[in-house]
Amino acid sequence: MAEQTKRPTKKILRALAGEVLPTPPIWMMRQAGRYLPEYRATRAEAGDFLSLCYNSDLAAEVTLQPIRRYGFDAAILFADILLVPQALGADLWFVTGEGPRLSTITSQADFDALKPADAIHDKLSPIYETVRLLTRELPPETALIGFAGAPWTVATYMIAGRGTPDQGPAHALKDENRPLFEALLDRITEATIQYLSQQIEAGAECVKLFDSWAGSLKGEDFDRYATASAKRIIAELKSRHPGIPVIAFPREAGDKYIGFHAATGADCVALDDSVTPEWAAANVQKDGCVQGNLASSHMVTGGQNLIDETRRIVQAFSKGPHIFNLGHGITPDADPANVQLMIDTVRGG
Ligand code: 1CP
Repeated sequence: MAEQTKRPTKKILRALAGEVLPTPPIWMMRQAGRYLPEYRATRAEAGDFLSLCYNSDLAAEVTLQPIRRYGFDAAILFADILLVPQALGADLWFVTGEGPRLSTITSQADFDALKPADAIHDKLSPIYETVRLLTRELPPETALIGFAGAPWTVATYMIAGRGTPDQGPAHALKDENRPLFEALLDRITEATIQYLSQQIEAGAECVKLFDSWAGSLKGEDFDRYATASAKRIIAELKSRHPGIPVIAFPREAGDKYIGFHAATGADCVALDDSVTPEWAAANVQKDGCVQGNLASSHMVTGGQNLIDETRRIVQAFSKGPHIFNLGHGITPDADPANVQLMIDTVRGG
């Protein structure tokens, strides 16, 4: 009996525990976002993106919008990976049509001006409140996913002060001043452990680590800065919160996806769409649950191609634990009707 009460009932948590389900559970990266008219309306009410992130009532509202519209199996907390640098003391603002801007960390003096990891909670407490609100408002069958950026990806923004196509400034600091680069990664790692731990305390049932720029780390750099930092964060979270499932997303890791479950302790490895589902089923899913990996362009184009690719992915991953998702976030030009078509295809065959 005791065993039975411990077994999860929500579909995503069952897949994360290794169960093979007749129909994969489904959610979508950036499911709360600009492709939805109701999101755009709430964002306008909040004023700007950061005000929306820090307004717990409105952030909970936009988290719930795609659940109401589509009945996804999981909700993902509405926040951003760049709130951690801001809580560490970096300036952060968003330029309309361009993206995020931050004050840069390129010298020892810049680094010395950052706050210690345990000083982040004052700034981030509204995020924990959003999680608490969601645990009360979500339907009982819907799981709540918390998240943070992985240290390397967050560092790329802190060093460059913006998104960069090749993460050049972060690679340059790594090569020119490795002790400073590693000190920054350490600080982000400590803050990330504390941030995710507080999200779990507040009610997140699973957490995801987004390493969106992992693919630009090659060879030993990938092992040291993508794999080892994920391993450290996951080990610490699991020691503080036994049984908490973790999804790792080392985007565009390619061959480095192989063995990533074992190397990091992640319960699930999320796949981008640069790998085929057949390859990933044979080489990655053999080690545990995988998530992915429909190209988000199908949410713009729709039609028979969307149906065929969705069926192909469901079929390829049908012999092991799988969570259906896109290979990256849905884009603002996506058609909400195509999201429904994807869900109907996954659930209806
Ligand atoms: O104008 C707007 O409304 C802002 C667009 C937007 C949104 C909806 C940004 C700015 N962030 C978010 C929310 C967000 N970001 C979520 C919420 C939950 C959900 O998925 O619905 C999550 C998980 C993120 C994560 C995130 N932010 C990542 C990792 C995932 C990924 O997409 O690779 C990254 C790299 C960011 C940084 C960021 N925030 C926003 C933008 C436009 C970017 C990318 C900047 C760049 O590199 O150009």
